[in-house]
Amino acid sequence: MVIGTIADTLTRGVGNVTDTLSETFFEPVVRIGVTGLSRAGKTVFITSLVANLLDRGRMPQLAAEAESRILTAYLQPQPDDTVARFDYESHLAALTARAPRWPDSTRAVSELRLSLRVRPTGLLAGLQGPRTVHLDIVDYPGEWLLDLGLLEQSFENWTDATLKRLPQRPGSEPFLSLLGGVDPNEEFSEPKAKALAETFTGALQTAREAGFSDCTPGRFLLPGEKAGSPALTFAPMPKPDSPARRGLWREMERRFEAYKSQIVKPFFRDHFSRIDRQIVLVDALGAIHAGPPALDDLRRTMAGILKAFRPGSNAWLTQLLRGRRVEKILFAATKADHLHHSQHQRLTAIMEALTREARDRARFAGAETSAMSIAALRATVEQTLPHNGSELDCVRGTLLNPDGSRGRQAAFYPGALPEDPAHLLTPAREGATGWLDADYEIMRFAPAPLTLKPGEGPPHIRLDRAAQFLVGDRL
Ligand SMILES: Nc1nc2c(ncn2[C@@H]2O[C@H](COP(=O)(O)OP(=O)(O)O)[C@@H](O)[C@H]2O)c(=O)[nH]1
Ligand SMILES: [Mg+2]
Repeated sequence: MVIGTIADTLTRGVGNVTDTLSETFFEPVVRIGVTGLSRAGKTVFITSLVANLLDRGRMPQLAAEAESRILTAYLQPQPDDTVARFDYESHLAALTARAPRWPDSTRAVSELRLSLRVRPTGLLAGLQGPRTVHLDIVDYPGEWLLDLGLLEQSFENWTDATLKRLPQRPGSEPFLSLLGGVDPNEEFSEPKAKALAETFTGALQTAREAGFSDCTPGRFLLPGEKAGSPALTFAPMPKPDSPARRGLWREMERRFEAYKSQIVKPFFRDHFSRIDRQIVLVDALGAIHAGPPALDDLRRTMAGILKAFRPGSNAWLTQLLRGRRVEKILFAATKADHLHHSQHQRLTAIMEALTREARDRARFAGAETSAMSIAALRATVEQTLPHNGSELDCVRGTLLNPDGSRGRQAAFYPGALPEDPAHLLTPAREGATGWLDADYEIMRFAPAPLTLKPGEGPPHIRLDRAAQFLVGDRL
């Protein structure tokens, strides 16, 4: 047993050395984290990014491409044996089918390696031949990132904060009434714990569907392979005066601690700690559509996310990272193809304001951050229509029916975003329940059928700028 451990550690040590050597001296690896809450657009983003890096006809804003320095790009077996490979081929097949459809949603971490042969720039160009840069793209749920905040909380604190938040959100009633009828000191029983955990999860799910962002613990919404395990079967519960030894509360507290040490910490140790560059995808239009409470929740959530990237924000994480840190973070508002381009600047301004607030709240000083509006896969075309004697800048596309089938073609006007982001953010912060002088709508469009010319990836909006920000300096 002991011998096995030693041998195991040794081989891993040697493996690491060779890794580091080849990475530093020969073939640099840039690990790009792609995160965002579920349905923010991670899968579509990675699929389209990879397709557009393989066929770069639509990537003029990627400097290395504009300078014709990218010689080839190819997919490689991804280097982490224990992480699922991002299923690029299936996702691309869905998006480029004759009747295209959005890819299935993913529920855990996955990864893929794209390698680029690049000619160096400037002085080195004459001295060095082309070199290979590996981009390891890691897809992970933003929900899991928010769990970092749990590490600093005791079960008591967490219960207090959660029980304060729940009544202000839809869907909490079944859980709260079940909890109300429970004696925290009654003898622990699994069915009771399960019923509490299930109704609590239901509350989180309803809140998420209503547009709320911070629905921690993250694994309750996206359990991955750990569904049903004790560490995922607990719920907030007020502490009794003297907790009984075999009582329900005691076991709930123990499970909360197990969640932190067995679920949250391994994610940060195995995945998060190795990321160099990060993109956080945000469905800002979705939150605006859901109303002021959802937008304010998004603002707080972004601060929570940024906290994970702030050196020193959490003692355990600081020790784990040992000075390593993410160098760049891009906050991207996704699905910008729902807006006519005349409104993109306004969406970006909202994203910038959210990022700035998040930075201030997280007292952030670390990575370089930026905000952008993008569409990983453009599903619409622009159209200007006469309306009440003037003109309305719309987008046109194929609507998606609730059952997932393709509906009719329609022109769509989502509402006018304000020029000044404060016109949305301030009422949201002040607790407004609805938007005063505007109505924001959102539609689901089906992906448009594509006819790609050789060398062209799928159509997008500013995917090349996003790539330039994330890795341009390393190519
Ligand atoms: N119009 C449009 N819709 C998008 C785009 N990206 C994502 N979506 C929509 O958002 C949904 C969720 O995207 P997905 O990538 O699966 O999100 P994930 O859960 O973060 O991986 C998709 O099914 C699409 O309906 C985009 O660029 N344009
Ligand atoms: Mg996904």
